[in-house]
Amino acid sequence: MGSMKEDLAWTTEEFEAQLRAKSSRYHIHHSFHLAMNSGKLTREQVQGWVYNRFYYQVAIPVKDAAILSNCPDRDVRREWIVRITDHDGHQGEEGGIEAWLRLGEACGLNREEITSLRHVLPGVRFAVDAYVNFARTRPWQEAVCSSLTELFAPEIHQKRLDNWPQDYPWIEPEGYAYFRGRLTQARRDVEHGLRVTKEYFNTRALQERALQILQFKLDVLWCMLDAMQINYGIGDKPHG
Ligand code: AHQ
Repeated sequence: MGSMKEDLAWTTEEFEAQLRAKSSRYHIHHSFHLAMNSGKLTREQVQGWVYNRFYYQVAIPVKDAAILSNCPDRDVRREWIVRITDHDGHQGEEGGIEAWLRLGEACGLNREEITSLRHVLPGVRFAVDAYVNFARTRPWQEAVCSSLTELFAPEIHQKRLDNWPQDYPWIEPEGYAYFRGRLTQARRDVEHGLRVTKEYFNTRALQERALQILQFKLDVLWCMLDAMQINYGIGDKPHG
């Protein structure tokens, strides 16, 4: 029996292509998002989405702080830390969490109702908590890799900016600031995330592990929308 030939590592170009091929599993293809981006959601369904996604938004800086706490590399931390202030804000810049609350107000929601988290569905809570716990307990490079769903994020933010104004005219346009901000932030995040991922996942076995990690995070996002669709439905309830 010859020794098991370890598969050769993919080139970095092939590895990146394999990561990007996961776009087919991105939650932009989930039936709830398909309905959202074709104007089919009712006001209550959009509001339910805003309520529940707030739990994801406030988890992001906690997740990124977990990565920093596990990362001994000063240069990586210097770059990664911007993700926390992107959401928490800093002097003179309110940040993404505040922008999400403005989105909520633009959708006719009350800030305290959103921040109370009382509308967060079990499936959303468990999926988000799984993501934060992953970042707390896995090697920091694995948590970096899991953020690469943002390879596909600019498109989904752009779709909202393109479609919502005419699909959901009842939403005040000031609410769209969050999506606009992510167009640049997601692209900058991904550039860093890809650099770390290509350097660390450098054998075929590790590269396959990276794909598994990305699938885990794709499942986190997918599961959140499953819970929302089950609870809020899609479109007007069939009459009668
Ligand atoms: O608004 C989003 C955001 O700030 C982040 C951070 C990043 C991460 O660290 O995992 N992922 C992410 C995402 C945001 N918005 C989602 C959306 O559909 O609006 C997409 C999501 C992602 O692609 O991971």
